[in-house]
Amino acid sequence: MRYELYYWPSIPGRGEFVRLACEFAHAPYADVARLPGGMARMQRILAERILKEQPYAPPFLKAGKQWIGQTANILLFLGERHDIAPKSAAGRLWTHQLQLTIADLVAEVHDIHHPIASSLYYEDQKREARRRAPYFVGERLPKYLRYFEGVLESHRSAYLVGKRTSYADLSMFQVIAGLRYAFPRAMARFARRHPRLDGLSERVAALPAIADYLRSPRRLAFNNDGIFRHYPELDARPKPRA
Ligand SMILES: N[C@@H](CCC(=O)N[C@@H](CS)C(=O)NCC(=O)O)C(=O)O
Repeated sequence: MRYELYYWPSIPGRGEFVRLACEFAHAPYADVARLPGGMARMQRILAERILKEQPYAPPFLKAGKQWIGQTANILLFLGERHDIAPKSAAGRLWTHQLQLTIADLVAEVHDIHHPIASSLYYEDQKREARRRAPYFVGERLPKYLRYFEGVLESHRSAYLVGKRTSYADLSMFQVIAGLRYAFPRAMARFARRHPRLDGLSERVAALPAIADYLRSPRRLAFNNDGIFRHYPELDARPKPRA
């Protein structure tokens, strides 16, 4: 079966977590909005609410007759179908929990450059973004990274889940790449401080299916329309604690 992925065509964004899972699993998929007429098709689905299980926002996936929305939910589905998550219920929940925590982090990254409203341009909320960024860089980012490094440490494993690659590892790789793009200054000492996460990221990048994908035109580069954006003024010094 060939999946249909619906996501904005010019940014990696949240769609990339789904792309990475499909690529790793060798699951055929069409990146619909990047095909001729595909963007109009996606927008029509969103605007006209023609589906019974209507997704709220991209990404969403069509699998046969089934439509699935929410990134973590799509990955839960793909994980089970393509053996990129454990088979046990407990293992699947744990993988899903990690993915939801990644989703929280991704939402916070987005809200740095859009602290007031997604509908406003960055330039219209730059002052608030500059105020918010040092708290993210100084407080939230280290807390998330320490958390994920701690997961690897306490599991005594190179993988977030069990002893082999799951979609959580693929997503973690993408988050680390995005953070490095957006916050090169804040991430400068990342590898030294988080050797296990750094190792995970290198290992995922070297997986043959992922390495092939990263070299292919299917892989979209990070850019300042996406979630991970590089604004030097937001790659700020952490706010000194009072
Ligand atoms: N929780 C959802 C968030 C989906 C989401 O925010 N999608 C963005 C693009 S990355 C969007 O198109 N949002 C439009 C909107 O929220 O109105 C997920 O993880 O899939």
